[in-house]
Amino acid sequence: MPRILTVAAAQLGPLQLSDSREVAVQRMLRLFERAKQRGAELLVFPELALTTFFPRHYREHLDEADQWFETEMPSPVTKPLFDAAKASGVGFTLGYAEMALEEDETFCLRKRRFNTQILVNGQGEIVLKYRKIHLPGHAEFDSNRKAQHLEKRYFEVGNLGFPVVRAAMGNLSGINMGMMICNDRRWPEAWRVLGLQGVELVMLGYNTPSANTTGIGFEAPHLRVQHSHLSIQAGAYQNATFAVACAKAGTEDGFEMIGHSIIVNPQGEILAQATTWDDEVIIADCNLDQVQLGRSTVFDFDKHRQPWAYARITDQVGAVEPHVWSRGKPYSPGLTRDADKQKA
Ligand code: ING
Repeated sequence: MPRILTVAAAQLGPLQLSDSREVAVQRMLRLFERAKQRGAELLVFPELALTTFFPRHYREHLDEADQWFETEMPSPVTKPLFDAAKASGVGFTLGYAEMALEEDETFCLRKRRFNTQILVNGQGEIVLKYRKIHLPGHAEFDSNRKAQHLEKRYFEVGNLGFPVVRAAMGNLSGINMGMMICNDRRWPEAWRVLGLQGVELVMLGYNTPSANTTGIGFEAPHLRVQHSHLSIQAGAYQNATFAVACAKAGTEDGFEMIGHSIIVNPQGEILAQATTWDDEVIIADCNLDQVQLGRSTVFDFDKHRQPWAYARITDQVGAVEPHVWSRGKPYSPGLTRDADKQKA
């Protein structure tokens, strides 16, 4: 019996600065109902799905941004989503700004702010939490930019790693599920850490400006969707996993974000794609047995990977200058597998 899970993405159109959480939740419940009617067993919502993409708005004092954070989950305003899951047996992921009173690495108990995503099962239970690790943008107001992108101001780097959990969903007794958020999808390391835990379904939300707002260089607008799809299709293919990527899209207070949410199979093929930049449900039957081909051949990690050659990936943060060749002999860095053997 094939392990088929019907997965949907509930893409959201814009949420204006003036839109309340109640407005967002009402729109999400309508998408939830439509997805359920179409047979969805799991529904992925976007990053920061309860509010406008507030990192585009500079606030001098962090407390002024508290209005955009959730201090409890579920809360009275988000509880209807959990009730919808319980009533229908349909699970969902939700991206939101999390305010947690938590000890930091110095055991100091304080308010901590994360860009968070949770996975909730068909019984309304929170199965997994992920906090965004790759925070793009900047921490201080940047007058050179066409739009601010202050995720480094409002959020800490996520402290939960990239976990994968095996849990029941829909009619299946166990699926290996993992999550990432927005910018994470551009980093192959994120996908590979999930892949090394046997992930079968990666779920991510995103809020991606439709144009380069850095004020640096030229990036043709059509590349925005292309780079997003390239990252997700590559990540899914190279880790033999399904992926669902869900946008918050459209123009928020004059700032446009891409839609084109997609569902991708372990061969990197797009199974479903949104074609609007508004509220839209896309859906696909994911036969999870399809992960077997990749992970038993090309991406059989245990058979083919050579970690001794990858040390730079965890030893270094930034790139270093390469060796400059000098005439006389081929460059040989001296890093060989034998060196690894001597160590062992
Ligand atoms: N947004 C964007 C993203 O990674 C970005 C920021 C866009 C970075 C394009 C680089 C290039 O999709 C968030 N929220 O991470």
